Amino acid sequence: HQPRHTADYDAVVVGAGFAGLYQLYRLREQGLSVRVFEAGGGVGGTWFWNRYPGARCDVESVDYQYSFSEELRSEWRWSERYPRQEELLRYLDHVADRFGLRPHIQLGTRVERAVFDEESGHWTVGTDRGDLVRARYCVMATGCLSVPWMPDLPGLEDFAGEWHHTGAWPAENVDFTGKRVAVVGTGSSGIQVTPVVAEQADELFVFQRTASFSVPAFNLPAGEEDAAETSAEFHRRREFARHSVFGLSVPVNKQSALAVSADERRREYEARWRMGGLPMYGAFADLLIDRAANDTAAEFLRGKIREKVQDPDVAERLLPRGYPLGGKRICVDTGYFEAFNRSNVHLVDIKDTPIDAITPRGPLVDGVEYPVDVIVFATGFDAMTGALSQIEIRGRHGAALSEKWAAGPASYLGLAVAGFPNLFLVTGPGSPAVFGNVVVSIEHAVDWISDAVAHLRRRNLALMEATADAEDAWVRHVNEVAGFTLLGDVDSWYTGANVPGKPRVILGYAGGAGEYRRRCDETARQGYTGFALSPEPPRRIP
Ligand code: NA7
Repeated sequence: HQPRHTADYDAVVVGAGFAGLYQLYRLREQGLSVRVFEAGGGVGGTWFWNRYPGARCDVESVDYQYSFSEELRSEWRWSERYPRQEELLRYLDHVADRFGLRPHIQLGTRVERAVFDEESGHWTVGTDRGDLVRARYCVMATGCLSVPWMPDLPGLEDFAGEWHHTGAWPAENVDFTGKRVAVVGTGSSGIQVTPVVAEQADELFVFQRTASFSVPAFNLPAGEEDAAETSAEFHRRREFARHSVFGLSVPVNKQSALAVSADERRREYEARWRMGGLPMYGAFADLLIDRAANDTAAEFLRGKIREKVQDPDVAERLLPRGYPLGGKRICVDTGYFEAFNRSNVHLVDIKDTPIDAITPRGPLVDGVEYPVDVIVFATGFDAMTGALSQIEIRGRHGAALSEKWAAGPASYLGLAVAGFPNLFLVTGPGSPAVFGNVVVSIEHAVDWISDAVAHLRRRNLALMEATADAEDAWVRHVNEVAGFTLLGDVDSWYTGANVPGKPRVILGYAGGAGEYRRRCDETARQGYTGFALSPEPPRRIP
């Protein structure tokens, strides 16, 4: 590719999902020239690509929206308690129009490299469309769950039917009517797609390696009278989430699960169950810290599966075991376990006997072939670092981020990386975004980055760079905190264990959303401690 043109901007933002759109808005507000590059054919990021049947957010719509504009909030009406993918995408499209963001966004363009030029102090960003642009600031709003992970299955290329990954679902409708279908993977995506496909398909085979903990959503149409729709209630919930442990708007019980009687425990779990979804995390204070406490909640949820699934053998196989509740993000389902009561739905255990290959007819497991017309891979994502590792990012002395991160990602506060001045990560590894409501984390990160940029400009500072010491200390702290929880040891995308060869380290900050916010804001208040701010202006762009 010959570069198509060269242009200069104050900032380049990579990605136009929840994070990129808001980052663009905040930088434009400061009067900066900004170019956003987005690989998708539309804005929306995760909510653009995950358009599989049944795709829905596991956080309630009232909480899963921006808070920066009261007008936006009051104009927009959510139709359901838990928003569907289509509705979230409509919302983000509306945001792009409402705030005049589109002229600054170049769609269908994948950033391939971002290189820091030490002479001029600028980033040079190159795309697969031949763009080559320079900018003072480069913000990676590339998403935590944006790179689908596909297992390497021999024979897939010769499969005669069609196959799709939930995280890169085609725009056109996939019709399952009258078909034999395989779903591979039983995390959040597999659990959402299964009941929908079950209703359409002739036969559905669900290939399960690890059974999941799931709490029903109890989804409902949003009522006009919803208290959560009022401004005061919305802000109360948001403020609570910002400073809470889980980053969610639900109250957390301060008691230990082991400090109360079995009856009281059961009452609390029942109450949480009836709230639906993620509030289960807050049933007791020590669920993610103490395995014995965790076991009580895990057993409660296993009991619910036994109640729901009619065939005791199938129920037994659907019981999550061998890892703590919350070690993988709790799933929020609508009729997942009930789907196994249908005569056309079959559970295929692949824990001890993995899928050996895909024959032209379908998955082959332990010598048995499962002929199908469609395979749905709900096999997850190369989370947190996947999107960054697909871009050639070079900082000082031409050093590559991928090399620096070969043994696991290192960042300061999940926002910046030593050796990569003026590069900012929105909810990067080392931030707590993935443990709660990512929108709340995104707003915080974008506000923090935007304030940092404003600080630099006000003081005529050229560069901002995390110091190696601050970064080391943060990485140590992230690991130390994970060590106090049950999250660090589980095979999941939280630890990179779902992608073979990926370094196994905790990718998120488990110290709590509120504590994280306090630390970030304290850093900023003290003039950006842990960052080197360099005053000498770099040579002007010629
Ligand atoms: P997840 O939660 O990573 O789930 C992926 C599922 O796919 C999980 O059940 C995996 O089993 C399974 N998987 C992965 N590779 C294979 C192979 N090779 N064979 C069989 N099964 C496999 O991804 P989701 O998309 O469901 O959800 C991601 C997040 O999005 C979720 O946490 C919410 O925050 C929203 P495993 O558990 O690894 O044994």
